[in-house]
Amino acid sequence: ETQDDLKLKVAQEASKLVKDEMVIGLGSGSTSNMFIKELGKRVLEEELYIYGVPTSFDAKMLASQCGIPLVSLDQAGQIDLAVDGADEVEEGTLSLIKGGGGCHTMEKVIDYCAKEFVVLVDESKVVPSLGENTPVPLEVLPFAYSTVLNTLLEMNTAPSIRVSGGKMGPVITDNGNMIIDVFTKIDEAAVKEKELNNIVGVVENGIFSKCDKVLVGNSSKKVKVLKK
Ligand code: DER
Repeated sequence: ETQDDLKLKVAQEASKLVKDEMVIGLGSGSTSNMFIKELGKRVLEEELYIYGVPTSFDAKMLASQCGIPLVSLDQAGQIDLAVDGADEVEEGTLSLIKGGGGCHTMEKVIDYCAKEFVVLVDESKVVPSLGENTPVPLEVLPFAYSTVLNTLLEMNTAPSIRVSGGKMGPVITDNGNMIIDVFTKIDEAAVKEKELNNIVGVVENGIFSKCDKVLVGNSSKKVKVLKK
């Protein structure tokens, strides 16, 4: 099976968690996009009665194309279930690195305020310890990027400004900010998450130290469920 087959498996499994009247946080990334498409099919075929709160412009565009009614976070009130992807999941602690798609700031707001936050990954994302091979993205205020860069250099985190593939210059996020990727040792995810957000000029980082459940797509028939 390809990696996409495994992603589709968990996306289909996650769509079964959605019930009528729920408000759903719609994550960003290729796996979340498969989930959004599955949900769109259920809205169309079963007239599932839900509202979606998108975590990025990309998720918003896809969800509206799929016919999922959308609301803003302040209209939504309580989010019943947030479904999102991840770049890495640490075995045991279920701490995450997210932000490979540059959307971690709005994702974290929605994922963290949801009653339940479920993460969808294929088995290649599950690692024994977080951050060994995957950088942590930091969303940074553009006017502060030089001072943040200096701080990160002093911290020996090998910082690099994320450049766009589609235009000259840095990636600019849905919130109008820049992204600097860093490598850093993560002993305690919750501690490192706070430390990185304490750097003046950093808006949000891609360490997510809390999620409720992880659905892991693997080559066996059943989707593996990881819980703390
Ligand atoms: O950018 C993000 O946080 C995405 O959720 C990312 O972590 C997972 O994207 P993928 O499903 O395309 O691997």
